[in-house]
Amino acid sequence: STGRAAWLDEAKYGMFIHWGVYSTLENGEWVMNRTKIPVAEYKEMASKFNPTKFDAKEWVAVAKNSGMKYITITSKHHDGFAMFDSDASDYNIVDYTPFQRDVLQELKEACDKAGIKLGFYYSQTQDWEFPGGAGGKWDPAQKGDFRNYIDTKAIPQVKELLTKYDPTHIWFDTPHAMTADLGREFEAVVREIDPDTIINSRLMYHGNQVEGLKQEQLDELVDIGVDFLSYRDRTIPPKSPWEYWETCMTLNGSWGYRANDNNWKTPKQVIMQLTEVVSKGGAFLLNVGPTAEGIIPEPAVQSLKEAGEWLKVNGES
Ligand code: FUL
Repeated sequence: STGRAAWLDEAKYGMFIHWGVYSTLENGEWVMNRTKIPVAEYKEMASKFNPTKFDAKEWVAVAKNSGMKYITITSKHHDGFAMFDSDASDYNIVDYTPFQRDVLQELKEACDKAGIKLGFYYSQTQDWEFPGGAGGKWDPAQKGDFRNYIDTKAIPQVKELLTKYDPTHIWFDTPHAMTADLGREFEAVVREIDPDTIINSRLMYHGNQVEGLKQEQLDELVDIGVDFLSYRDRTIPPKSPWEYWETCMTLNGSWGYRANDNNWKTPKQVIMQLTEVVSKGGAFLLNVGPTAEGIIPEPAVQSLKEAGEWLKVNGES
């Protein structure tokens, strides 16, 4: 791992936010794929996305009051819809919806004011909207050239994220069809614009591959410029060969909002997991899935808040 990620070690606790058009269907972020929704039909739903109750300041306050030091939000998940004003694709929250507000810009301003770091989840290869994006295989509209998708959507959007919002990190995910060369290309794009922005191992490896990586694969990750390991979804690894690592966890059982998932972790469970991760030297990225209106579910807010009270008394800062 590289020294660039030292802040993550200090931060220790962050808020993951899975939010997008999928939140409308209240059935998780994979709903388009799982139920094979045709691209045109999903886009029709996107064109009505209107989260009028979204308040960046409120979300940032929830994170801050919970003792979290950074936020990682889905700038584009596998469904291909961008939650920011993108020139590379008009399939985004500003150009494609009645809402027309740039939620990443609003979050950026609120985070800067509150002293919270902001970074972006970006699904670099899976894209179920753009022809040629990986993972879309149920609608002929998804057929196309992968390299063309990388050149006309993925790389330009990563550039936009870096230049417009100055993120502290880019959180890549589900590296279908990634090669070391393509990894190096993404790394160069990030580094040329901002040498300090850190990137995770999911640029190259799925979370479930990380525990089994061989020394030469770890060396290659260093060589590519990956800064921290992100472990398998919802697991706390026994130990890590790298100084900088993070594990991501759901607060119920879902990433994207799911109406019938009320299996919320108690504040005690949150604290137990957080302290285990931190005592092993990692960072804990805990997820909330806001509704299509833009509300973080109340039980999530409550649990985080109570865990935050404990942290205020017993935590480092
Ligand atoms: C996974 C994704 O496929 C899920 O949708 C979610 O974003 C999780 C954090 O990572 O690999």
